[in-house]
Amino acid sequence: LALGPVVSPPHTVEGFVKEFLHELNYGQGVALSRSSVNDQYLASARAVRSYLMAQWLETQRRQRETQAKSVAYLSAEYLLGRQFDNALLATGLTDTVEKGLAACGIDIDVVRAQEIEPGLGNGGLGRLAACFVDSLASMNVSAIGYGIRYEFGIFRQTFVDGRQVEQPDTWLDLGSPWEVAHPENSVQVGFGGRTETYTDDDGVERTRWIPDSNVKGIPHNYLVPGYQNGRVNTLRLWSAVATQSFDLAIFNSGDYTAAVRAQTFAENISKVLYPEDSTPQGRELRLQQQYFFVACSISDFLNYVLPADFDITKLPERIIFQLNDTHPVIAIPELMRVLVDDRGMAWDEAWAITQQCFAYTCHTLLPEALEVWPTELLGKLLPRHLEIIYRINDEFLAEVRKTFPGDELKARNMSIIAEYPERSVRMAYLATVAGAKVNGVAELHSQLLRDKVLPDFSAMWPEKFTNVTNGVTPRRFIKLANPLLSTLITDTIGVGWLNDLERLRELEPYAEDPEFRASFREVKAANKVRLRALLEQRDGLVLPEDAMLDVMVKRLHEYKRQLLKVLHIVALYDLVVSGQAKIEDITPRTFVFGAKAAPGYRMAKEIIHLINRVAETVNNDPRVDGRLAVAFPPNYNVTLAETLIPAADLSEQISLAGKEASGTGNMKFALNGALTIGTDDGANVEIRQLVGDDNFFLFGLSEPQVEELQAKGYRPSAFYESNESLRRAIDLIASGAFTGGDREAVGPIVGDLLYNDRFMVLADYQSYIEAQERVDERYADPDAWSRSAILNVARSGFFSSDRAMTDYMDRIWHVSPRR
Ligand code: 26W
Repeated sequence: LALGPVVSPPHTVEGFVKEFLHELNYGQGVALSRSSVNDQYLASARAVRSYLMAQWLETQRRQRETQAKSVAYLSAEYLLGRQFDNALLATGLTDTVEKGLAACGIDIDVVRAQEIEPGLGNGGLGRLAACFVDSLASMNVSAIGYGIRYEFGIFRQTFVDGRQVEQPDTWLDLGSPWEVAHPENSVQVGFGGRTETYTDDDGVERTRWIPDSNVKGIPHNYLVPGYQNGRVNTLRLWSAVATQSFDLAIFNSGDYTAAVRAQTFAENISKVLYPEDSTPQGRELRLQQQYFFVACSISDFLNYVLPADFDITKLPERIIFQLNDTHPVIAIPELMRVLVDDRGMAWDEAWAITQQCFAYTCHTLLPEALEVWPTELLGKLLPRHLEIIYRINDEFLAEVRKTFPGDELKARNMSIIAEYPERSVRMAYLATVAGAKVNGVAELHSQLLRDKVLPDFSAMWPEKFTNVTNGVTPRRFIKLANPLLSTLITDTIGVGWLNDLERLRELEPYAEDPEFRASFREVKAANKVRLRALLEQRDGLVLPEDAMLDVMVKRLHEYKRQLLKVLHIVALYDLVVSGQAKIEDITPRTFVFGAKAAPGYRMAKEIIHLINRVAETVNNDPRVDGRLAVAFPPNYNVTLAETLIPAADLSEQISLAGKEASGTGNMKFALNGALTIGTDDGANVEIRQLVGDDNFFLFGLSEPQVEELQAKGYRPSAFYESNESLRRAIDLIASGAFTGGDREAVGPIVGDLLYNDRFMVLADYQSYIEAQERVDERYADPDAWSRSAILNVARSGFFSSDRAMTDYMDRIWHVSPRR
């Protein structure tokens, strides 16, 4: 018997069909003639996965051989989107599989549609992590992603009477063909208990942690294929199960039923993704999730990924752990604990190593989004980690006092431990103290991070701070999402742009070419047809034909200002119904919203309700005659984004300046030829600089102007009183015109706008309306619009996540792609 290397099945239609039938018959245990769509999907997916396996094994073999420095991306969220087409693209099997399935009498589109996307993230941060692992593999970088395999991902959103109702996301119910579980490589993680000191055999005083319970982490490997480059990296997601001895005390007492109950307690840890994406709830279970996955990941890396004889003092030469926001920051004291308590390393040496092994990315500017953990909770759950944090803080504060002698206020402000309103650990400070680098996610955000969020730290360690502007993967968000545009691009500039996105610049001259413009418009029109079909079939929504498609998709949050968009729609509606404007003079527009609200975020849910009510009223008013329409398909997710974004004409990026860290949807729209109407916020700033002022509709206060207005005292009612159009729009909402006469239903929103308006919707209203008028003017000239849209595509290559990875490699990780 010749035992050679693992080889892939042949890349032929016959090769695929054989593999597919094998999976169907022997994996699913059904005959083709009796197979369900789900059987066919699972078998196709497993067959496609087979093609990646040999490359995955080879990638690992090479890594063991070279022992090159790797990146471990630690993220509590990965918003992956569907895997099937991405795997086909990476392997170059799209046509082969389509033909193979057709030969079996199966329509590949039906199979595709069967996949439920793994929604293991909330929004921007989770989707960014998914783009980053894609780019790392596609750029041939040795990297591993670590996270949590939530049994329930982000909730499925439904609307009942226009109000959001959440349903559990049962994505695992029909099987998960993309993962490979390895129970034999499980890791045990402790919780609770106490610490004790003892003297070791060499007479040295040491500390050990004696947990009072433990859970087992089971790794599930997801294959992360590079784009047609032979590399397949790993995304390792952990699920929690009880150990035999979950709670030692209960087991010893012989209380069998209590012991079984404890099992469910352990398994709760990876049960559900927390759907809050800005205000941490400070829940014990969330801290358990965070510690669980980083403890599993560090143990996995040190004990399974590294060779058994690895010299642990060389750890920084072999790994950098990138912390995706503060969620995994408990990894810092965990590595210290492992090095000092388990491996017997001296504190100072362990600290020097730890400081080189972590870097921290901040994704927010909202103070309420910065995680803090009460020391009481942390000490109860992780007593040893709290001790370690205290010692890190003591030594850090000694350094602060040396740097700023006599400035006790400085020490208090910079302390990792906050004393008010309750004693707690500031996770961002811990990450900044321990991390080799701290980065923001767009130029403006990184600047504000230095100046406003962590000013004392950036004064103390200016070289620690850097920027890496976010990016998105062009494989998913151009090639897969917009095949027609991709073909047009390739026909125009040739192949190779998909992993060298700056090459889109070569399209610039074609902005002046009437023929190219016409083709470009045809692509957009075809994408709109595709979207209409999807929304009709998915949600029973029938969109008007031939209207400007004006899209705002992102989480629902007051700072993102969906309400500003609503006011614009209401103002246009008012113009029509009050007779101030003739309907023929209004540019036909279809407004599309997509947004989930955190289930406990009252105001966000009220705004969703208002949007649905406005939609109902506008869509059914005969005076509007379908020239204005509002669509709010429920359950916006990655899959819907892939059809929606390529169809959009106008991208709404209208957060209050200084509040959106970066935004990444903004990049996806620009790359797909939508024009942006936006504030000077997050990465909008860089988009505008690159595409040019002429091709971007800027409006609103700048961040310094926001500060200034705040400082001199912001009175929203002053804007209401002095602006007629604004007043009429708010009055119309307040009158109950959209809520069947119910004024109470809109009370909280109207009251907040007039008397609080934390995000200055009213202050930016006039400027927004004027910018929208400029949008209409441009849109009236199809050639001028197409020219701008083409230039948006041509000049947005910078926003590839491949470029972001290059920046991380150069500025933070100090690793390079393999040859
Ligand atoms: C509940 C605690 C919590 C707090 C913040 C959970 C999740 C968050 C995330 C940081 C929210 C998030 O997704 N932030 C977004 O990150 C994107 C990627 O960098 C940016 O583009 C967005 O501007 C930022 O809002």
